[in-house]
Amino acid sequence: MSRQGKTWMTWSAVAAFAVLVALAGRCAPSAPKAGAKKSAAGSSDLAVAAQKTYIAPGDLDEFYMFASGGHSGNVYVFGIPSMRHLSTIPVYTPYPATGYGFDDESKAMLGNLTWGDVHHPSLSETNGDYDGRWLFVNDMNGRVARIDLRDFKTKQILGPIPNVSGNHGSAFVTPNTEYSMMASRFSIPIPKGTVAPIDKYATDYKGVLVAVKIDPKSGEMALGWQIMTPPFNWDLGDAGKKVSDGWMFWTCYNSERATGKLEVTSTQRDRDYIAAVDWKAVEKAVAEGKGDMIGGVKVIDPKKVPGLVYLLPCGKSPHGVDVSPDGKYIVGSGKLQGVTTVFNFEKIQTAIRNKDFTGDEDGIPVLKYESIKDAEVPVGLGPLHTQFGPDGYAYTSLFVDSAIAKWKMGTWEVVDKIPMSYSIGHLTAAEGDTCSPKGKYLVGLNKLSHGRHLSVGPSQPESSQLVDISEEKMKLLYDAFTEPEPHYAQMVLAKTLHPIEVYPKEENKNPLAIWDVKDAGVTRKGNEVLAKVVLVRSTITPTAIEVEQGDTVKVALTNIEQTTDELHGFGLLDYNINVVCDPGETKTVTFKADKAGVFPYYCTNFCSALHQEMQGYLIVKPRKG
Ligand code: K7E
Ligand code: CUA
Repeated sequence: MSRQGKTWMTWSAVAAFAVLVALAGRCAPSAPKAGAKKSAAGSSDLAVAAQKTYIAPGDLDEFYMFASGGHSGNVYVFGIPSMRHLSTIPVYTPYPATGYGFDDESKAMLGNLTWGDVHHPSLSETNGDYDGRWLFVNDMNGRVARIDLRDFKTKQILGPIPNVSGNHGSAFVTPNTEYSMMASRFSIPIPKGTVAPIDKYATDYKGVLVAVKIDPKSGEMALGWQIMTPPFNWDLGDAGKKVSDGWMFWTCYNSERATGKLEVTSTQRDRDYIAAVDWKAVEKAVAEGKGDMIGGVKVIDPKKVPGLVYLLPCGKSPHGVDVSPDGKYIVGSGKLQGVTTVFNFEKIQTAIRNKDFTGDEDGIPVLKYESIKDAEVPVGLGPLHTQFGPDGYAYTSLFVDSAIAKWKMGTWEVVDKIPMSYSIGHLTAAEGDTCSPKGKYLVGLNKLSHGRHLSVGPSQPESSQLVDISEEKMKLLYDAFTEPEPHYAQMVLAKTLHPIEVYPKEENKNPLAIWDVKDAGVTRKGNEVLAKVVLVRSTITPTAIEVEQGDTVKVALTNIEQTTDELHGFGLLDYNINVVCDPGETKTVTFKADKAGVFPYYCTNFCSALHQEMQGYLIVKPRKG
């Protein structure tokens, strides 16, 4: 090696060292290198961690974790503690693997939108605890969806809901799943379609806080009511529970009502707000006929109907708001400060009774900060979200510090911190947002991974980390890849859920379902063709479907299997058709046979030794003349 080469090596080593030092200073431990087995923890710690996360072949995990997929529009299901990705539930986005978004039923649910931005899964609750029935998830595009946990499928998408623009503060359910709550992040003139110049933002643009009604038996969602607010940017929410049941809390940023470069203009004030909404009182007011119809939904203006909404000052640009398991404390995390603020629900009630206000915002009273605050907990820089354990401890994610702080409710003492790799956003502890947290595990959902996984190019894998919270000191157990884009997740005891494995034949009420190959065949009414098709190992019956060019063809597919895991697909290449039927399921797909020719269809799910033989032909005869 030449002298010059040596000098270059030295300088590059120095530079690399400097980068490492900088990284370690910001967010230890430093990222491992490819091929190297390196960890900050000692080898005995590693052995313990390995044992705690190891699920032996054939064994099952203790918890499910439902993680938002951000703008993938999906929900991802994990097993905890193994961190195995078990399933993808498509919600707002077509998903060819399960045929979602291709058959008539799911296509109708998606409407014309082929993406959504999921941030906050919300498991249904009874008495403030997960009941394992449904999972609600928001979409930034003003929608909320219900996934049935009996079959892990999306059953309903409601919206876009009138007046809402940027549905971020959603889909938080109330303790008995009376409502899924939402809030608009981007204020606009309402109803939608109205135009006002941007310099009228402070007066003519409006935010809305929204309640979506949920049927307690079926889970069916319907429009509820809304509350009109000043043009704050509503961010996150949580429902009161136990003593605070009947109240809902939402944070906002931009109480400055600023426009333009918000990173400057909306961060002027020391405090923004948490809205506290007495939703049981709103329900009553609406039942008494109060409010106005705007955009097709009942909207309450707090100026006209006082006593329903109050503002709690919270520093500074708060992000998460989280209610403690006993419902007594409301924790608001100001992302631009080094403390998280704890409000006392009882003090809030007293302040409301005593009209202990410092002013108002468009008729909404602002409570006096000093009268309602219990503590400013010095958790560290950039607090975002808080979860709870069963033992009176709280866990707050720190984006700027890239760490989790553990602190004690009541004494407000920070007792432990653990670094996260890197820049943690949400975190989820086992049932950590319910009335009965389970402890044991916590997952940090990190925004950046900086080489925590083998490199796959510039779009780096997302990194989530499993943390043991069963002892005094938090311990890092495991790093796992999560599909982009992680926001909130919820972790529920696996035994709370009771998924089915086949759709029982007697439950299939689809009028086009058939259960015998002798009922399969093609019928015609004018130029509308109906093909009833049976899928069962290892034939698609009929094996040929003959239509004429220009026909509208509806194919109704029934998988008549009642055997676990025997799925069959229907792939039709040139027509972009891809349907998958689970055992006992019927789906339809309708298309115009506009191309003449012979087009094979085949089963897409490997189902038997004769799976390859499971095929047929669509014959489209050219139009005469
Ligand atoms: Cu990613 Cu809840 Cu949308 Cu916080 S949000 S990090
Ligand atoms: Cu049915 Cu492959």
